[in-house]
Order: sequence, then structure tokens, then C-alpha cells
Amino acid sequence: MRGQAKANTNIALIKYWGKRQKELNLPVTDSLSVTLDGLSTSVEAVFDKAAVHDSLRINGAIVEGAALQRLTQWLDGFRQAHQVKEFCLVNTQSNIPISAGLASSASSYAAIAGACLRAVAGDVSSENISRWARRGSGSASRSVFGGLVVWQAGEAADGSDSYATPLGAGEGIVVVAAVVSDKPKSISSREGMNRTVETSPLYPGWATTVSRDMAAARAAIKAGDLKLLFEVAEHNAFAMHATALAARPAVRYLQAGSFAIIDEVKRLRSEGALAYVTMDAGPNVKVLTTSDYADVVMERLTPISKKLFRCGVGEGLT
Ligand code: 2P0
Repeated sequence: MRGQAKANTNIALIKYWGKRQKELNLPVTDSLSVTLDGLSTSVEAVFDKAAVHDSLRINGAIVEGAALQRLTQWLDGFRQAHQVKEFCLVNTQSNIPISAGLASSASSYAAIAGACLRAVAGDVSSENISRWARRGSGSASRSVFGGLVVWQAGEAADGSDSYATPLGAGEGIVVVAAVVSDKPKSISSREGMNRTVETSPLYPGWATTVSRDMAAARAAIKAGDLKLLFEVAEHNAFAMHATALAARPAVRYLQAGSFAIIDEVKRLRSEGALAYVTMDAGPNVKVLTTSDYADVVMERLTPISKKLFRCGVGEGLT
């Protein structure tokens, strides 16, 4: 039994930061993302009668340890739900630069879920692929779709209503990722969000902020107002980092170099450019802009960035 799938990565405009249930990656709040063009992971999954254990190959190299353990745990749940006994050989090929601060787990688990469901001839609706992708990595639920995507938190204890749906084409959006540091981050997003939920006194305010921001973002998308959408996204990113900073010990991702980029984007804006920032669980800054301003953003950030990546809006799972 063999299946294949390919998925692009995504960047959250309204962040997923905190789980109500860890095992199934059920989030506290909804989140909103844009799928990026050209930064993808292709996966082939083979459920093999001859295999004596699960195996994971990433860009040609056999991977063991924590990544394999996480995959095996996911596969155990998948096998149980689909009455499959065979172990699985998962072969992933990704072109996402490790240094760019662009999560590869989002595209990986979206493609793994797609490849495995196709292999076992399961329910291959996008909604169901999104549910299984979520169990691998929360943000992966959104990479099943292209354009602008909402992952609805849902309420059910089994996660049946926690999956993503598309919200619009996101036409004209360009994301410029500015690399500040290519060192591995000190706190994983998984650990960072769990510590924030457990210890940050600001966490209840985070949930309130997200529901307001989601409503504002939906209205901006409906009106085709990218400026308003980016402004809400920037606010939401700062709110996420502020909530994480108040955890004990502090969950701090932004560095001096991050603020240099943030300041330059603010300056560009005061000169009339449409450019806002968003930051995830690391020091790198992603600039939300449009094709009209992407060149000037690239030009102005080149001297203060280690590297820049420019992406348009990507399609969903293929
Ligand atoms: C997001 N992040 O919405 C947020 C914003 C990072 C900051 O989703 O534990 O790798 O696998 O569900 O999806 C990164 O967290 O976490 C993330 P798990 P995931 O994109």
C-alpha cells in the first residue's frame, strides 16, 4: 500500500499558541494562515508487510530519535483508526531552508497525512486529511489548503470538529522572510506554547485577543483590505510574543536583530509602503507585503538580514 502527497508550508497571520489537549493537538483558539508558494515537502508512504518497524527518511537520510518517535506515535493512532497492521516507510523530500524560520513540520505532516490516507484508501477528503495532519503538528492542518486558511479550534473531545477550511485566495500577498539567526531555537514551539498556557498570567487575555483578531481579519478579508489584514496580523504576533514573555521562565524568541528588522519595516511604512511584520517561535521576521512593495522591502532589509526569502501565495495539497 503506497501513497504520495505534496504540501506547501504556511505562515500564521493569527497565531495558534496553546493547546486544550496535547495528544490530539487540539488548540485553545482558531488560527488563520497564508499558504506559501514553493516551500514544500513531498512524501511517499509505504505500508510494507516485510517491514519490522516504522522508518523515516528525510532528504535521503535515515532519521531516528525524537522525530521517528513522534512519527511512530502518529502512525500508531493512524493504524488503529484504519485497521492497518503493517509498519510504514515514510520518505520525505523538502526544499524548505532550515535556517529560514519557516516551519517544515506544517508541510511535512500535511503531506504525511495525505500520503498515508491515499495509501490505505481512507477518507481522502481535504477535511479529513486536515484532521490527521493536525494530529501530527497543529499548524499542518492549515497546509492542506491553499491561499488564506482558517483552522477552527472546535469543541469536540475527539477533535472531529478541529480542522482547517479555506477562506479566500489571498491574492497579491507576498511574504518576505528575513533571517536573523540560523542557530537552532532554544525553546521548541511545542514546549514554548505549553509553558505559556501553564504559567503566563496573560494567557486568558490571549484567547480574548484571538477571537477579536479573527473577527477583524475575517472582515478585512471579506472587504479585500490587505492593509487592515496585515495590521491585525502584526498586532496578533506582538500579542503572542508578549503572552509568551510573561511565562515563567520567560519564553523569549525575539532578538536584537529581530527588532532591527521590525524598526526598518516601520520606517518603510512611514514612507508609504504596505509592509507589516509577523514573528513565530524564533527570531526571524516575516514581512507581510504585496508585489508592489516586495522589491523595496528586499532592498531595505538586505543589509540587516543574514538572508531573505520571498514567497507568493501557494496552493493546497497535491
Ligand atoms: C502557528 N506556531 O500558528 C504558530 C505560531 C508557531 C508560532 O504552529 O505542537 O509545530 O506540532 O502542534 O504546529 C508551531 O507549532 O506545534 C506553530 P505542534 P506546531 O503557526
